[in-house]
Amino acid sequence: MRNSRSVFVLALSLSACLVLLLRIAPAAPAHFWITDDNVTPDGPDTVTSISIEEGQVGTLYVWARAETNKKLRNISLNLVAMQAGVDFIDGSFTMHNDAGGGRQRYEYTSDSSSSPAVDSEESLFDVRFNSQTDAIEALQGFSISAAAASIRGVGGVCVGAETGCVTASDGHPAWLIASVDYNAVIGGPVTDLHLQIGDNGMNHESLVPGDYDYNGVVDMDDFTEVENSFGSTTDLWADGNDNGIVDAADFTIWQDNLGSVSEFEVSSLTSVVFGADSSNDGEPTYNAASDQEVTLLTDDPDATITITAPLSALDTVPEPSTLGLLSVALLCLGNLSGRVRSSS
Ligand SMILES: [Ca+2]
Ligand SMILES: [Ca+2]
Ligand SMILES: [Ca+2]
Ligand SMILES: [Ca+2]
Repeated sequence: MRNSRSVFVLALSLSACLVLLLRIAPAAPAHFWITDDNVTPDGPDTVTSISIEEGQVGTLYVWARAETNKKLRNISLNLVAMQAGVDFIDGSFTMHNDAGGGRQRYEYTSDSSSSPAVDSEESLFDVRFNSQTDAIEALQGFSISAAAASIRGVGGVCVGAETGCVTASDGHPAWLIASVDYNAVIGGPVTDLHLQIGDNGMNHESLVPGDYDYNGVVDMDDFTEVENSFGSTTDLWADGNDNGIVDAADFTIWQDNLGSVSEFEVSSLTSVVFGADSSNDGEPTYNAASDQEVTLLTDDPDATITITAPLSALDTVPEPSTLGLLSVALLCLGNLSGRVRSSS
């Protein structure tokens, strides 16, 4: 009897511990990853290996996924090359800010189009001839006004026809946040690329159900959003229950949450993982306040770029069939010129 009672007590305490663990289990970190695909990317857990010919220009795309039920309001990123194989091309750095439907993701961006423009650390000359490794510091998207309406942020779910938000190959949403062109400089070597947290950190903000204009408070403006798009299957910013139409259920969500306010989180509460764990030793988690401008030990490259030698004309030996065609052409040309000469 005593035994069965102790088993019961043990089971009870174990389940209580489990509930506690579930409650205190941290949310999945935000995830950033690099691909050469700007349409249907792999998810963050797929290793990115790119092959490019020396002398060609390639484009890298940075994708982001925020913590569940939150948006990334501020993003500050560095991109560093570990070997002198790529030169990031000044003028090509873009933080994608258009969310569609007249909405922006951030209030401000820092990239090639801002003033002053974000420039890379090294020129093509220094990468090619002085073996310098290139880097871009502080590609940023940020919002200062606490209650800026129509500043959408990055995260939660893809809303309707939101620009630059797609379902990645792992079935979860992904936001295309930045793109960078690069010169493939040196034939042969492999260049590893790493994303880092920039020196302005990152901030999440909780998403409040019913906050259809994304300004952090559920108020009458959000009711107006429902009213103006009621019945629409294309203007879906007020589709709170994500069923593909703005309907009465979305009104109810607004009503139930009227007055709710989002929570803005300091950088130290944001955890970030960069890319895939290609060596199966666990990908490190960065703290957005204390791990800025560093690549942590055991962090696998977020993209590996293999630069192949270019096909030089001197190396190209004509194949026998090409030689045959060439002889026929020369013969015809000889006959033709003979005829022209004899007729004149
Ligand atoms: Ca450069
Ligand atoms: Ca609102
Ligand atoms: Ca709906
Ligand atoms: Ca990584």
